[in-house]
Amino acid sequence: MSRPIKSELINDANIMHLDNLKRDYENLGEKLYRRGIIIDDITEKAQKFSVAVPSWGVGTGGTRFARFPGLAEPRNIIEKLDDCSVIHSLVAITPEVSPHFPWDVVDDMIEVKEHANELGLKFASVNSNTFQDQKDQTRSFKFGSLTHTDAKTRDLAIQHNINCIDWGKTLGSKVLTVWIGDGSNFPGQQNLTEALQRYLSSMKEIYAQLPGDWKIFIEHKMFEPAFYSTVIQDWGTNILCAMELGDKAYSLVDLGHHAPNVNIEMIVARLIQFKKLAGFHFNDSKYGDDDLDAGSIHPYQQFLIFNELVDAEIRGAEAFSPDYLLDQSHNVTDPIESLMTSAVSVQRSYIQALLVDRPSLSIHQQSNDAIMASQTLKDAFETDVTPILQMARLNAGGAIDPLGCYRAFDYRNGLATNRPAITSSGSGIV
Ligand code: PSV
Ligand code: MN
Repeated sequence: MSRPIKSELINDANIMHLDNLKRDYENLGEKLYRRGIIIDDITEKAQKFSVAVPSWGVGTGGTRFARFPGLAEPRNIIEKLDDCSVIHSLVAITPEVSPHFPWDVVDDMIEVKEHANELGLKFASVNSNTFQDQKDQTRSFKFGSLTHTDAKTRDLAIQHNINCIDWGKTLGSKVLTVWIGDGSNFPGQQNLTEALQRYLSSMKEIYAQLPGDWKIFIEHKMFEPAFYSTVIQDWGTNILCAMELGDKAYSLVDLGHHAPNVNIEMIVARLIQFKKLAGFHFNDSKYGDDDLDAGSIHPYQQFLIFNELVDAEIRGAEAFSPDYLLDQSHNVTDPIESLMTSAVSVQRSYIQALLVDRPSLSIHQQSNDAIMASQTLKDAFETDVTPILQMARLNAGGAIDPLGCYRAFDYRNGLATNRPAITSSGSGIV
């Protein structure tokens, strides 16, 4: 293994936290025992939890206005994998990376797979990009891709998705995630019905090329880059398309892709009920698709989403096996630090949701006791599960304090000469 962070370094860094962790863990264990919960059972679940890292997330993002490059940014998929390995070494819950094509295409995709193997990483879903034109592209996606009015342009977008499946096969992925930026900026610009019809017929061609054990995930988004209408604008259109396509098609929820204040946990419950929940792109938002760090703005919402997920897990809901991925853009932080913090935040919500006293909740719901039902959720959300997360990391060879360990390691400065700054005056991805 050629992991950038050696396990000896993590073990050494852990030593100074061991005594405190032992005490905190015992203390929390006692409190949970009084609630009928065995702490080690929860820690075991925390260790089994995983969330994938987006290859595009390890680079500094940007806005429509500017991109401020960070120190020693990864320049290609090989270097992105190295950064993802640092994240996984420290938090021990991110063994998979989700690539984006053609951003991550190289001549030899086998080399990418081999490098991931050496780092002990695997690949999650592959993502197709038809929301921008590539160099030398013969027809433009400016006015749409899979839904373009011109059949030959649609064919180009369809072919790209089929290529993504092929690259994904080499990498060992089994999911294609499709998000399109298609839509319109002015009322009347697009026939809303015909655009969706074209989407469905393009997606049917892609669906037909899926290997038997593959799935296709549809990602909706309310607006941006289209500002008047988006073809797959919400979960309603999403699930209708997934149903139309067939059993291999599922609806993916990116937390930033809804109108402000939308009850996302309800959307999640509905998608589970109708066996169409693909999984998530975790991030947080204040105003729109801000792509802020998961749990940084609305941690209670994230917990409530996991409350639905755990409810489904416990009752063994049919066709329920959601994929978890982070999808963030980092403008003012070190992407590795943000992604580690987000991964742990998502894991925290899962663990808090496991602590919900479900028999009591059910009794309060049956008797319409709103205050006690609400308080039952709050009791779980307000439990500080940090010692569980720390112990899970320690058991799995990760860092008790991932941020502290990462800073002590000084990864970026060590790489600065090998990875010269990517200077660009243009805007980044939003
Ligand atoms: C679109 O905003 C999105 O959430 C999609 O998942 C893309 O694939 C990703 O961001 C990267 O641009
Ligand atoms: Mn997304």
